[in-house]
Amino acid sequence: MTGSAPSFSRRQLFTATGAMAVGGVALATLAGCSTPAPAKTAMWTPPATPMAFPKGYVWGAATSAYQIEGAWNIDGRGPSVWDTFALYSGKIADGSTGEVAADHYHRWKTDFDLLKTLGVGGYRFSLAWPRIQPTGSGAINQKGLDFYKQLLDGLAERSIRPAITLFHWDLPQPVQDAGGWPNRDTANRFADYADIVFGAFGDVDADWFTLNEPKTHAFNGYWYGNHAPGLTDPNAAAAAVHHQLLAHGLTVQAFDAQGVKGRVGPVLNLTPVSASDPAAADQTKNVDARENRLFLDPVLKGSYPTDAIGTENGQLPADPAQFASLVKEGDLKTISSPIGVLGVNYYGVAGVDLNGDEVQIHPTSTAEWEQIWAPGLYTLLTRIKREYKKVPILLTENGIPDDLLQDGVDDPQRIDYLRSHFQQAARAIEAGVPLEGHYVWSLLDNFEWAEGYTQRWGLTHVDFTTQKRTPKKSFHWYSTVIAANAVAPK
Ligand code: IFM
Repeated sequence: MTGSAPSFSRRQLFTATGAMAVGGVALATLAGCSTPAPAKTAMWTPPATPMAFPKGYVWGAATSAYQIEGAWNIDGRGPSVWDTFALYSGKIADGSTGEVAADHYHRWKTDFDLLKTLGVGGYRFSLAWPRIQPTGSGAINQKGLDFYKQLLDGLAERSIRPAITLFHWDLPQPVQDAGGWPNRDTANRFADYADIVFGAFGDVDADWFTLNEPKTHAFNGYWYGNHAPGLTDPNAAAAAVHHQLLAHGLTVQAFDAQGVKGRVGPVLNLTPVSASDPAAADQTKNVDARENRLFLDPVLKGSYPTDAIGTENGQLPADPAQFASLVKEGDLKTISSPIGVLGVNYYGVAGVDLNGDEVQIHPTSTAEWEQIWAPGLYTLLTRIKREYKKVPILLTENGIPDDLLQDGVDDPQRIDYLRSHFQQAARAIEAGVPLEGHYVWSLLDNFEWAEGYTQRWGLTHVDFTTQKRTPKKSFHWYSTVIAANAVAPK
């Protein structure tokens, strides 16, 4: 993708003509690493014996509110941008919405029993802002808080540690009507909402996550237009990046001020990028800035990388006056408020060609943006260790959708995917990465955003007509990994 053409999204990966299909070995350089990545990364083979994880390693499963809860207008919940987008945009593959989704609002007990059967120590889920504060400011909806209190009690009864995401893309529609994330005030609205949540649940010992994947929400939602709220304005997307990061920082400060139990941090989706042509090093660096350092640097270093500032789409404004009106004095100090945990969502890698376009260099899952490359997980984690200050890391998402031809519960691809990624995680721990847990995306088949119900990412099959849950083979396989606290070779 050239920076100026909003032709690419993680849902619409372009396979450039002539892009190198490299069945195995990492290409040229690792994008944007100030130190070149070890050339032998791709040569590692897993040991013939099981790889054990440290005692206390958190095995988990993840979900998000809009994707599973349903009950979109029940018990006082207000509308979110996703309710509006799904109903009116015509951009959901199967014309569906999250109105019912997996009906988790009514079936959470069944789902929590599944978690118990699976044997996880952690469950990552998100709170729906419009359920707690229906218009995104002002009045609190007690029934919304009550619902989440039930969930927290239900997890405690089952001895499962909560990992709570405050925002997973379901912005209250009135906040969007007031400008959404491109509007600076949204960061303050968000911090107020976070304050409400911390006031209600601050005594719960949890891993708290401020925002999920600010990159995808900003770029897909405000630039590519294939996610809610469906805008196609790259400048708005750049502002949405900054204001989400500001909201993150303000929320970390609110967390500390309220003395909330547990630890707090962001969830960033990060993507190692490699040049598909040895001459594409500069292009690769630019893409790396947009994919990774635009988020890691402000949070962990208190600065924006200079190559994330410029005149291309997806960059922060180069014009000093425009930059100063977006990134105000003190913002970066706020954004870099010390965090206790870094959530990393890892799905795969990207290639970059001479034009600076993102191209396919590894096979994809049925989600075409997802280029599967397990060693990239090791590359990414060791890079974070090498280039940033030490912070405990949780892999907060990792997974694939079922193969297209598959129906039901036989999902060998998911088992292979998870095995190879668990092995790379174990390898990273051996290399000294402070990785403390791994949450599989997802516990349940769910509403996969613009793909509706056409992609099934769950360890558990959901029949969306009857709402019957059936654990897939990967569910049973994963439970043996959890029980052993070790991943065995194939
Ligand atoms: O379903 C999404 C999730 O909401 C955010 N991370 C990626 C997943 C798969 O696309």
